[in-house]
Amino acid sequence: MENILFDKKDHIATITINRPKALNALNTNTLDELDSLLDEIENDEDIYVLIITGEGRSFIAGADIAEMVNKTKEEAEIYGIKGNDVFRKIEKLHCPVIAKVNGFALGGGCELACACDIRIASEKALFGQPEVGLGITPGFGGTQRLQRLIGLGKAKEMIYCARNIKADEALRIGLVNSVYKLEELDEEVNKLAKIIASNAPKAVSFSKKAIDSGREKDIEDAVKYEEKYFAECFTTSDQKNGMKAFLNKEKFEFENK
Ligand code: CO8
Repeated sequence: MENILFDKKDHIATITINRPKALNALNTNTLDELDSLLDEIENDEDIYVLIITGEGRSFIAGADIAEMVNKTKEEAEIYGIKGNDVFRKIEKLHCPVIAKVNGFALGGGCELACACDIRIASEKALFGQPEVGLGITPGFGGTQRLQRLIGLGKAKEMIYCARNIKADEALRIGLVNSVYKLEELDEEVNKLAKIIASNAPKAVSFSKKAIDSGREKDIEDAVKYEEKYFAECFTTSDQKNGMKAFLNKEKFEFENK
């Protein structure tokens, strides 16, 4: 791949967007590479956690403005659909996805982070939806996911003002889960990924599905998803062996079975 680095170790995979000269702006080629890599990851049951980050001083500085500037309405629509499709793949991936936000998370970068399950930022991270300052709306899910994460009023303020916010404010409004010094970011994200990966992978995956399927539903319907996925856990040997090990006071490593 030209614009993406990929690494997999101990059930933890890492995607690094690698266009540091353009601050990792997402052009068509990068989106295409991300798209096919996500298909591979979805089919790889050996991956329990995915981390997405950026090379250099930026996470992702948005969609590629140079590529967008002369687009027609029809081309813009195709580009928006492409981005949304890729980000939905991130959101629906079988395993949790952690955005390791090392630096700029602007426009499409903030939107990609919002499509992840968990966002961990460095003190250097900067978040924002600068689109209206460029004459466009957010186009990779920003008008929809941001309000779900931080609430309607704050999301509207961020989008209408095109105001960037620093990591401490992002933490205060619930846009990120935690903030660390840049030099501690890798270690802290690895620690978190290892904790998630040490739990029963199928139970983690079913939890993700239950949470995301029920999120937009009425509570009566929402709990039905939990009932379905909870019951599904009892078809796994990790449930049987994990519970037996607890009762026998034995150590047990989950096998993703
Ligand atoms: N696209 C293309 N190139 C970019 C982008 C970008 N989003 N961001 C930075 N770059 C390039 C710069 O042009 C520059 O290139 P060069 O060295 O060739 O001049 C290089 O990266 C370094 O950038 P700067 O010199 O500007 O670095 P600074 O440290 O001075 O500033 C900033 C860093 C603040 C991040 C600044 O680069 C910036 O404001 N970038 C643009 C951020 C932005 O507005 N992002 C939103 C883009 S729009 C978007 O994401 C919409 C998504 C949905 C689209 C749907 C379409 C249908």
